[in-house]
Amino acid sequence: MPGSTFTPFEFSDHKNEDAATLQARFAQSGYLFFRNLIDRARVEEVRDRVIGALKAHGFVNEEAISQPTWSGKWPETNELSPDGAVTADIVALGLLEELARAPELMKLLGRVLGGEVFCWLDNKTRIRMMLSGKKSMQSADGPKFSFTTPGHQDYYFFRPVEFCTVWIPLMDIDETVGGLALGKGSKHEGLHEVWWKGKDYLGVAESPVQAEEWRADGGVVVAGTVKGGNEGRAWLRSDFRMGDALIFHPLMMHAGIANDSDMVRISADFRYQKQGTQTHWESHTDMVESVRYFGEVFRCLDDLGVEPGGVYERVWETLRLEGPGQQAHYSVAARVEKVLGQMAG
Ligand SMILES: O=C(O)CCC(=O)C(=O)O
Repeated sequence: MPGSTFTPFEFSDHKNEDAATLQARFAQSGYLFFRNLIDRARVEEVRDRVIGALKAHGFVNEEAISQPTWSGKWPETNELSPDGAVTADIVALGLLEELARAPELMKLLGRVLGGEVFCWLDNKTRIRMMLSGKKSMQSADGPKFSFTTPGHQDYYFFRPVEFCTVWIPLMDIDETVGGLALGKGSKHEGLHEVWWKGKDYLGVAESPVQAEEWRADGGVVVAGTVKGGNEGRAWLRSDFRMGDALIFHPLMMHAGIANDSDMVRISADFRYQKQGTQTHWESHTDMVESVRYFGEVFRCLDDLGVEPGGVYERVWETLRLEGPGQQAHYSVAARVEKVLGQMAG
């Protein structure tokens, strides 16, 4: 990704193309990019209210009106994470939920997915507020994510569920603000190796060399079989405008592009699937609850003195996929111990 040149997305036409055409393109290319799909005024309202929340917490300059100009403040704790104060204020406004269910979007998704659509309940929290620079953000006790999302396939997080991601810019985004890039043709490659190092989510390596460096540094592959990382990959990207929507298949490789501007990059990334098909526990769980559960899994591993570098990451992965559902019968600690025992035996 660093130094990559980008090929623009191919446009799809929500007004003139029929369901069969859109479905065939989605199956082949793994994505559909629409300009002016969502009512721009609806997106502008979300943008303005998000700017208001960022301003109230000191991340955006006081005088900023319709541009989220970054104040230079770094989050003290988890402020910008899904379980943080800024996100909580935005969720309370109910605007993301409304945007995720915008009739023009739901109608189109019905055509793309070929039936009634289930809009994931955690969409109300799915906002990204990306600062420029190289620091990471961490939820209270849980996983640590970079402000520049590394290459990954969403399928890893929610496998084996068939769903789609819809990435929506909440501001106009040019190359300096970055945005999102998709790996051309990656839908057909299978699941790539996914790396963690303790609580640090590393994603998919940029190259075999980086994978070896990660391994030497204690990184661990927790899922995926395709090797080689993203070396030589052709990336797709266009400037984004408010009203655009990028719909992509969960096996599409995608990555955030570094934000080199003086603005906070704001976007939403919603998830949808065909009603009645197998889903994932996170789709109907409040993200604050999910993050609390993740934190507890890490805490149990730490309390048991398990060191990162192998078993730690694999137990984390097992419990992350299982979710908190069995908590009524077994404590998280008991489940961590059980999985540890299974791995030892
Ligand atoms: O907006 C970003 O930087 C990342 C979004 C993303 O990777 C996702 O929605 O899965």
